[in-house]
Amino acid sequence: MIIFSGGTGTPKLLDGLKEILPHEELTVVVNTAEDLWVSGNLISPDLDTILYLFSGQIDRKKWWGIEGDTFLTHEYMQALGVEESMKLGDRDRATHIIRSDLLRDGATLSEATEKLASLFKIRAKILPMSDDPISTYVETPEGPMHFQDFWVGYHGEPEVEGVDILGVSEASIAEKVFNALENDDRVLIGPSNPITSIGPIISLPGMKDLLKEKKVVAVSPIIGNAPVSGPAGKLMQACGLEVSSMGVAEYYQEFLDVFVFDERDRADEFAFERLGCQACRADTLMTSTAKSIELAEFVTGLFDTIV
Ligand code: GDP
Ligand code: FO1
Repeated sequence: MIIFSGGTGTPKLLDGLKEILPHEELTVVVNTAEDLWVSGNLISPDLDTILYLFSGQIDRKKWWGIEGDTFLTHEYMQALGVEESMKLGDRDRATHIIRSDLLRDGATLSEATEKLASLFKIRAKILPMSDDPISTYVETPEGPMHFQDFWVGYHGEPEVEGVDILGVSEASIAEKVFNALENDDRVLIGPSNPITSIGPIISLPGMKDLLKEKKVVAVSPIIGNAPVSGPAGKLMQACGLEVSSMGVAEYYQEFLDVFVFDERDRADEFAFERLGCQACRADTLMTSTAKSIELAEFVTGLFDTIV
């Protein structure tokens, strides 16, 4: 199974999938449009979250960084008067250094990620969506800002006038992602931010056409009229989408087969039929690994219902 992922909602679902399926059967295609160079190294927040999830290191309170990490380097730099735009943990920084040294030596991001996965003894395939640089910028009244500046630096507060995924139309789907899609017909789009996590992956040239040939199941990250966490609502609104499960399903409708929305949602299953997909309710709020396993079992079963 191929899973498209960002950095919070989908990793929670993967937390369940990794308990019910052999890790070798999981191929995770990860958003890289939130990547940023900080203090000389490439931070790839979504890739790192997936690496830390599969190696049992993820901080489950924040869903980023390594549990129990220290921040000595970040704090000492601050004491010296050098501000970093993101609070980087010491062990997390080791990952960034290893990645960036490999890139400086000429490796692609796919190769660097494969090396990191092997150092962490991970058996699942973790693939960056592309080896080309892609950056999400948020348009605000103060001007465009990188997603991380908007989210971390400005706490997601500025008014959002639009979102640009710079570099995506000139980028290529990473070769390993392309090969994975040739060899597997099941694609699961996790409950991730449709604009900043899944948006960049499906905007890669040729991706939507590939997805039209696949069995695609997607899980809504929106319950009622709000995301479970993060800025998805504000960003969806700025992109002209309704902040609802329906808004998410409409965004994916070209290639969507089955849509899973939350049982708390007042949306009507039959309303999704006009989009040409099946829809079903489930408890999608993953507050524990047990809940993630329950949802993972439900969504994997849905692929057999697609003809
Ligand atoms: P990002 O890179 O942090 O934006 O990471 P993602 O895009 O993977 O995750 C953010 C999205 O996950 C948000 O839109 C949340 O609404 C969604 N999310 C987080 N936890 C859950 C959950 O337990 N259930 C569902 N359905 N969505 C969730
Ligand atoms: N999020 C924050 O709100 N503040 C931080 O200082 C911060 C640092 C950070 C460092 C490494 C990393 O992988 C993620 C980090 N995040 C931080 C999370 C990140 O900004 C976003 O939540 C994700 O990019 C959204 O997917």
